Amino acid sequence: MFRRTWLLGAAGTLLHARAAAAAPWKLATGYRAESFHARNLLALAQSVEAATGGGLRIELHANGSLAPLAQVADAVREGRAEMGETIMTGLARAMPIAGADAVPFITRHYDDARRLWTHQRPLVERAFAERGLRVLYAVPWPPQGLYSARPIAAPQDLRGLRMRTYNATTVRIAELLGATPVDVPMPEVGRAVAEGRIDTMITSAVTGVENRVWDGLKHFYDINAWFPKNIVFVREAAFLALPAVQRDALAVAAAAAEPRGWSASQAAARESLDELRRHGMKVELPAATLSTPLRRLGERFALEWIREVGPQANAIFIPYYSSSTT
Ligand code: PCA
Repeated sequence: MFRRTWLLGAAGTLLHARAAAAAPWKLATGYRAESFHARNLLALAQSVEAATGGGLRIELHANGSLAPLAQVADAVREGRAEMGETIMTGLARAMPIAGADAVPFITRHYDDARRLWTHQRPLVERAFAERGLRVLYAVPWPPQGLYSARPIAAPQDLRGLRMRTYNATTVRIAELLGATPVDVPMPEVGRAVAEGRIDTMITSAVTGVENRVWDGLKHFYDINAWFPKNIVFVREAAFLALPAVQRDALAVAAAAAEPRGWSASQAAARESLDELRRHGMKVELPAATLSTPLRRLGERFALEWIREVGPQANAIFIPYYSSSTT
């Protein structure tokens, strides 16, 4: 009897241990599983799984299937997922500092974007920590360009056009341009273009490629407006509940994921421009009649943003500009 109880007890413990190890973490993203950001997440999940001998498995829930993009951070805070990826500018309402990513014409290339992240990161980490979240890493989308069904020679050509937007910051940019904002989540852009629901949008070349927008939007102006970053984070309580070896494995994998993601973004930026051209799109630099007023508009956006953020804006932009070598 004693023996039987003991055996049952042992089996129960074993089952319990296996169940605990087997429960994977949920990782929510609003983007597609095939995108370069998600491939990077999958590589992180693989290295964590390998380093922990399967002790920590991370399961990707892509395409907004667990929570729509705008709700990913709340889903992680509330425990519907342990880990999430969202676009940082999407958090700008609650966390104004996160909006530094979408101030137009501040960053000219990936090196600038990297410097901006260096100065922005401590503030963003603090803002996340105040919400019970821990930042793992951030990776930018390729530079934002202007797509249009018709040629655009000056900002007034955008007046009254239906401009696809993806969050509050892009809505404000559409308003400043006099366009009508139309909210379309990234995985639905292809359909919106095919159904003729949008005339123009500002996003990366890779997003145009993934959504095969070339039949509807024939022009791409390489205005290099900003480098929005996706941010990957975990719920602090879930992180602290992990055994130390698993916490370390996650930290090591996140530290590797950031530079790997930046390289993937740069590669995607180059390849996607070629791909747009191959599908007959006209890829051009903007005429001065377009780029000069766009810059002025960028300055207006920057002033609004600085007014909203207050002194924290200086904490980013003063070191950002003083560390510029060009
Ligand atoms: N693609 C995403 C965000 C920025 C980008 O380049 C989108 O268009 O929604």
